[in-house]
Amino acid sequence: MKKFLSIPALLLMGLVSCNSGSGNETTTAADSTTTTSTDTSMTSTDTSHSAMSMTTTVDPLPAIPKGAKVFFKNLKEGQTVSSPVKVEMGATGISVDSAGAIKQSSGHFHLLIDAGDSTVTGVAVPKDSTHLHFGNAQKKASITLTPGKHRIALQFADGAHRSYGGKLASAIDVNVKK
Ligand SMILES: [Cu+2]
Repeated sequence: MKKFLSIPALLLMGLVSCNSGSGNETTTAADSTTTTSTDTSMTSTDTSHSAMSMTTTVDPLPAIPKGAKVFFKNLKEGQTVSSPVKVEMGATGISVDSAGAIKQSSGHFHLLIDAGDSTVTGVAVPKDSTHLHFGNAQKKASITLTPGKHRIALQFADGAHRSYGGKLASAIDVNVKK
């Protein structure tokens, strides 16, 4: 049996070598086919990636629980303060959580320093020197302000930093002593 098998096998090898020997064109064609299929697979990978990120983006902003609000616990409109200013952030009807997962009835605080009274609903709060994130569920902060009048706003946002808008924001003026 082994001998019978080995003969056709050798014949096949001979045929294969004949083919490859006679056809440079065949080899080239095979190569280009391979390249094309690689490109196709790369494209499909890219498509799945963008599909994934789209899914993440499309994840809806959680609804604001009825009656939920945020407020400055220790500061009131027009208050005179000294820098660094201690800020206590309060929330009722919604829980303060770490950034990351998007959960219902949950989010974290942001402070906007002279950067408007709120961030548009659904828009991610920018991350810069005038937009402070408290993504570790902090409820207290100490901020350094120059002397004079400043507008500070508390903005609540979901786990992906997307603003809950003006309904979960609160803004006040403070006067910082020299
Ligand atoms: Cu944030």
